[in-house]
Amino acid sequence: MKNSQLPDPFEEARTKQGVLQVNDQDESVTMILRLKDVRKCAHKWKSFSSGNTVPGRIVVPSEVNIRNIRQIPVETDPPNHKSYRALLDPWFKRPLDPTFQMELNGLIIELLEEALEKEEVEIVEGWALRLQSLALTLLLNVPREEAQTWVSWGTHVFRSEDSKLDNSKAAKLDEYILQKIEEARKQPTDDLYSILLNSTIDGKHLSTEEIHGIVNLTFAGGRDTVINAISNAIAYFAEHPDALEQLRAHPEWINTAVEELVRYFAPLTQLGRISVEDTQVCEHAIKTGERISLCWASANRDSSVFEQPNEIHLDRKINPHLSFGFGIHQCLGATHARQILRTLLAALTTKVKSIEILDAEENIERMDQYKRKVGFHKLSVKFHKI
Ligand code: EMZ
Repeated sequence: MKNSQLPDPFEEARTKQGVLQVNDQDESVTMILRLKDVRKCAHKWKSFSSGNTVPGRIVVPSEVNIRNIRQIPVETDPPNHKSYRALLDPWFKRPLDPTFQMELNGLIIELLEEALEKEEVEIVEGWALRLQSLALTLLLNVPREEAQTWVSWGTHVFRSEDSKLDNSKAAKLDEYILQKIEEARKQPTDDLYSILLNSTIDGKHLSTEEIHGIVNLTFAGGRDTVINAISNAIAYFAEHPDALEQLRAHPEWINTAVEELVRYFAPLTQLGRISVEDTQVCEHAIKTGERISLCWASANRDSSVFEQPNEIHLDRKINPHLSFGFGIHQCLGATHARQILRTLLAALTTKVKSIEILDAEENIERMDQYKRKVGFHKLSVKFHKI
């Protein structure tokens, strides 16, 4: 199997039953696997709530044991959710500004040129983690030096080599965020913390806890997901030199290429909801208080929606993938993630002739009932210049 291939572990269950029952830390979760059903459940936020539970529970695997802070807005329901999004959306859409794009491009070109001079570059911890962290300094509008601290946390803010859910890492992130909020309170700048401290919803200032929840999500949600997307994209172009050539010949494909890669990689496998009523999905009974999961990764390979779902077509025209979720909770960081990937692809086509994989170690996500390759723990490559 090619390194860049991400097999679909859900095909059989999706076709046969449409759901998969998994065990997450002694709690049963019904994963919804077909695109249509995933969309329907995401749309029905009144029946399938994101806020009507303890912090961390809608994530699969559940993070209730490692954090008390509610990630905002993803762990809230309307009407609060609507107010949070109205406040946050403009800030998180800044990657559409030409100046922001120029800075992001400068950063990516700098990292790529540095990599082109090396005999061997480790992509995951060594390169993508830096790229993600540096790009995040632009999104938060904080000094570039902050990225060094974030790089030291590794590729996931809650996971470490020894533990899928690492308490001490989660605590370190909380401590860091609270300190930054206090610094901004004492000496406001034009970073996200200061902007949030200055913001009001219905005439009321945001609490420290709310700001903490927003920033926690910003650090956690866009980290391993973006790092996996970058690493997988590099592995893909390494193993498909023809695809890199095609993209070079068709720069107008960059947008469809990003959507297609993101569909295929589905960096976040799933996200849960809590049923607030006794109901049914796919003729499968769900009781009040039970957890379902919306499996983006499975929906993206649904052959009733996508032709040749297991193939990457960089110019795929109809691509209603769910990698950034669906409905009111559509990923807040999607604009930034897309801009990072578009800029990266454009930079690869102008600077890189080919990429050679020297060493790779898969990153497999495991639950009792399935395992899914999500990317790499390690990916060493040599970039060849044009
Ligand atoms: C959560 C999730 C994204 C979670 C939109 O939710 O990403 C996961 O990697 C994090 O661990 O906390 O943010």
